Amino acid sequence: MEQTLSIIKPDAVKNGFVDDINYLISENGLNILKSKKVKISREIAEKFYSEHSEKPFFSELVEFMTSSDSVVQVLEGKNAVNNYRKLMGATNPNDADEGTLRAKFAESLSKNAVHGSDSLESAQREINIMSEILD
Ligand code: 3AN
Repeated sequence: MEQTLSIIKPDAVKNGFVDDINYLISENGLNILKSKKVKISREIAEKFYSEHSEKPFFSELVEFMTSSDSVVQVLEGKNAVNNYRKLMGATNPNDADEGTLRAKFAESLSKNAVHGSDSLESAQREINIMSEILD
């Protein structure tokens, strides 16, 4: 069994999509082990997205992720990391396949509804960063 870190981002929370997203997560064979609705702090957001710290969109990303409540979750299942990435769809919702979470629920490239770890290594790192919120 693998675990992966999911964030339902502020746009999707504000738009009332949490239950719809969690229904599709469960239907896809992923078990929601932990779930917490929280306004992510700047400190955690900067640490979480540190790999993007030199990118031009970094400050916009941190501002958005700390702007209002998110739902931070640990998902568990067979091939959880890749299973959830597939369910999420491409980063840019315009490129996301039909039926994926981003095609259904994302507003734009930056307000793209969900986050999911991109590897087992990232999942471990991200679950560690979020452990103070989740435990
Ligand atoms: P993913 O979330 O699909 O793994 P990453 O890791 O490349 O994508 O990007 C992290 C987050 O940064 C994305 N979810 C998106 O919200 C934001 N982002 C990525 N590229 C851009 C961009 N060119 N302009 C604005 N925001 C971006």
